[in-house]
Amino acid sequence: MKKLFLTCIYLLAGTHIHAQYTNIQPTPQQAIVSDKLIALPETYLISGEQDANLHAVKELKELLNGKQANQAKIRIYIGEKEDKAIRKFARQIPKQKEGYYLSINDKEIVLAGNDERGTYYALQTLKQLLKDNQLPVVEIQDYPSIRYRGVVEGFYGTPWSHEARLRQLRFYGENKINTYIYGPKDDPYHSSPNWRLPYPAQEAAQLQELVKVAQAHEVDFVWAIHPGQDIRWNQEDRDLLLKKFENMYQLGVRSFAVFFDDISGEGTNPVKQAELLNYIDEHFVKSKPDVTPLIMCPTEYNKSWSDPSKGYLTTLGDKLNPSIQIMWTGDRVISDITQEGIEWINERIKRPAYIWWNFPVSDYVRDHLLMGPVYGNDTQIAHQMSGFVTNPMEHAEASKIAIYSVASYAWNPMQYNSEKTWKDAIANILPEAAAELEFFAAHNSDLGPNGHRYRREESVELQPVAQRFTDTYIKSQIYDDKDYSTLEETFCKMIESSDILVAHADKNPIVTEIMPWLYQFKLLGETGQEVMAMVKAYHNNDQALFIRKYKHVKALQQQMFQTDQTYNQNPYQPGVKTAGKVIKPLIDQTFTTVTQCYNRKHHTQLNAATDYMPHKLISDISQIKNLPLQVKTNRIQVSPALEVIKWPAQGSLTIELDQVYPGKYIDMDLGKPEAAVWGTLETSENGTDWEKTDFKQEKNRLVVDLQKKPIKAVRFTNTQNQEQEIYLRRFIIAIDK
Ligand code: LOG
Repeated sequence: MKKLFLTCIYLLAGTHIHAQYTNIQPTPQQAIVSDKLIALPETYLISGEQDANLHAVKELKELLNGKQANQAKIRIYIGEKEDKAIRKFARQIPKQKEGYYLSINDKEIVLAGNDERGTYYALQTLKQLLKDNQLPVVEIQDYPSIRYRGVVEGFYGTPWSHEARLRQLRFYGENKINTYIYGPKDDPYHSSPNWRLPYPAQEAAQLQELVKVAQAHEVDFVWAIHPGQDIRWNQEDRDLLLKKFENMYQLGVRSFAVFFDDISGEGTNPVKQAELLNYIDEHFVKSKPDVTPLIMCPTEYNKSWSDPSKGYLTTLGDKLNPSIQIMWTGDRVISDITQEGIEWINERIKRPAYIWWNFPVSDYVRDHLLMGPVYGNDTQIAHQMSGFVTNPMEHAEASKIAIYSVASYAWNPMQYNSEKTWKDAIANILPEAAAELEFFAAHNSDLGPNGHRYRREESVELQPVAQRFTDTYIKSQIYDDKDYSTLEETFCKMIESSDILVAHADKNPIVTEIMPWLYQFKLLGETGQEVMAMVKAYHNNDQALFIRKYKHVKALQQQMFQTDQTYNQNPYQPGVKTAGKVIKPLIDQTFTTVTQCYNRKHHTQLNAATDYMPHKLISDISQIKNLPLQVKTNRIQVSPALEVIKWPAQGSLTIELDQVYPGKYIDMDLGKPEAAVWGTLETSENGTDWEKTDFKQEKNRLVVDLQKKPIKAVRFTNTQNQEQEIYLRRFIIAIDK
C-alpha cells in the first residue's frame, strides 16, 4: 500500500519534493515526501521520552499540545540509536554525527537520532513540516556534511546585545546550526589587556544565561580569548589565561578558542603560540571530559598574508596537537573558499581547515548593509573542512539572511541553492513583509569600493535595464519606453517597500537595525522618480516643470546628505549608503546628463554634479592603495583599516586634493608611538614640490597645525630601510573651505 501512494522523489536525484514541503531547512540529504497528508493527532502515545534528548522531548510536547493516551491512534517513537524505543529503526539511522531518521505516516512518527543532536534535528524538521495542523507522509534520512556549522561573532564595532544573542541562539537551533563562537573584538574582557580579568558580575550572569540557552538549542557556545597583542610568553600569563578559562568553565562554558589574529610583535611567534595552545589542550581541554576540541585562529589567517619563507603555518601544522582546530579565512581576509585554496592550507596545517568566512561582516564598510544572497563558496569540498562559520554584521537581525544561508550551505553544500535559500531566509525572518524585505535586500547587498576589494552582486534583475537605459540615454538622449516604465516602477517600489517596512518597526527588531537605510532608500527612490520626471519634462520642452523637478531633486539630494551625516556616525565609515551599485549610479548619471543638456539648450548654469570624490589617495602599499577616502565637510580622511599594515621601506601614502586649500591640520594615528623615528611627513602646495613638516606626537597621535598654509597634497613615507608594522587608525587632513 505504502508504495502506491508514496511519490518516490529523491532529493538526491535532483528532482523536487512536493511543492508545499520544499521548505525543509536546510535541504535534507535524502527525503521521500508523499502528497498524502495526515492530521496532527489529538491523542498520541510517546515511546522513549525518558531516554531521548530532553530538549527534543520538550519541544515535541510544545508542538503537539494534545493529550497522551494509551489508546491513541498514533504512536510517536523518539530517541537515540541505542535507546530501546527506537531499536527497531536502527538500520534506517544514518551513521554520520548529528544524523537522524524521520518517518511520518498515519500510524507512527519516528524521530530517531544517531546521537542526541540528531534527535533534536529530527524534531526541527518535524516542526517545519507541520502546517495548518497537518503533516505530510515522509521518510527522511539526513545528516550534516560539515561537522561544525555556525557563527563567529568576531567583528570590530558594537558587540551584539544580550537580547539579540538570545534570539540568535534560538534561530540557530531551528536551522541546525551547532556552533556559536563568542569573540567580539570590542569586548574588553576578550582582548588585550583585560583578557586577564574576570567578567564583572552582570556580564558574567548574562554569559551564563547565553550558555544555558545555547545548550537548550543544541548549540556549542565557544568562548574565545584574544590575548596576542600584549601576551608575554611566561608562566604568569599562561596561568592567567588558564585561570580565565577556568572562570568561564565555572559559568558553564564547555568550548574554547584562542585567537591570534590582527596582532603584531612578540605574540605572533608560532612556536610560542603552539606551545601555549598545546599546554592549554593538555592541562585544561583534555583534563575535562566535557570540553570540546580547542579552536585557534592563527596570525597568518589567510593566504595573502602568509610568508612561506618564515614557515609560520607549517610550524603550527607540525607542532599543534592534532585535535586543535585551525581557522582560516581563505585566499584573502575576505574571500570565498575554493578547492585550490583549501588544499593549499590543509597541506600546510596538516588537518582540514576550520573556515572563518568573512561575510556578511561589514566592520570595514560600516555605511553599507550586506543583505544579499550567500554565494561563491565551492560546493564540493565539505570533506576538506572541519568547520564553516560566518562572521556577521554588527546588525544581528539583518545578518540572519546570511546566517540562514550559511546554515543551509554547511549542512548540505551539494544541494545548496543560493537564490532560493536567500528568499526562504527572508520569508522566515520577516514573513509579514517578505516581499518588501526581499526587494530592499536585493538592492542593499554590495559593499562599495573597499580596501579588501571584495564585492557582491546587487540589483541583479534591474541591472540590464539600467545598463541599457544609461548607455543610450547618456550617449544620445534616447531610451526605450519599456525601460523607462520599469525604472519608474522600481523607484515607486523603493518608496513603498521602505514605508511598509518602517511600519513594522514595533513588530520585528530587524526594522530598527536597518531604519536609517530605509530612510535613505526611500529618499533615493523619490530622487529617481523626480529625475525621470526631469527627463520627461526636458523632452516635452516643459521648462517650468523641468525647473520644479530639478529643484526637488536638489532638495532630496540635500536630505540624503543629511541622513548620511546624521545616522550611523561611527568613526570608521560613518553614514548611510544604499543601492550604490546599480540604482544610484543610474540616477546620478541620468540627472547629470539631463541637466547638462538643459544647460546647453537654455544657456543656464544649473549644477549638474552629484556627490563624487574629488580627492585622490595614492599609495604603493598594497594594503592601503584601495582604501576609500571619505569627506566630512572640511575633513578628508582615509577609511581606517582594522588589521596590521605592513608598511614597506620607502612606501608612502599620499592624499592629493582636487585643488589648493588653506590647510587647518593633519591628524594621524598609526597605532604606535614611534612614527617620527621611521616616517617623514611632507606637504605640497602644487603636488610636485614637497616640503618636510615637523610634527609632534603624543602617544600614538600625531597632529600638525597647518595655520592656513596652502595645501594641495600631503604625504607620509617610511624613510627607513625596514618594514614597519602599524595600524592605520586615522589619517585626516582638515582644510578651510
Ligand atoms: C578580523 C575580524 C574582522 C574581519 C573583517 C579575522 C580572522 N580577523 O582584518 O575580526 O571582523 O577581518 O574586517 C579581520 O578575520 N581582520
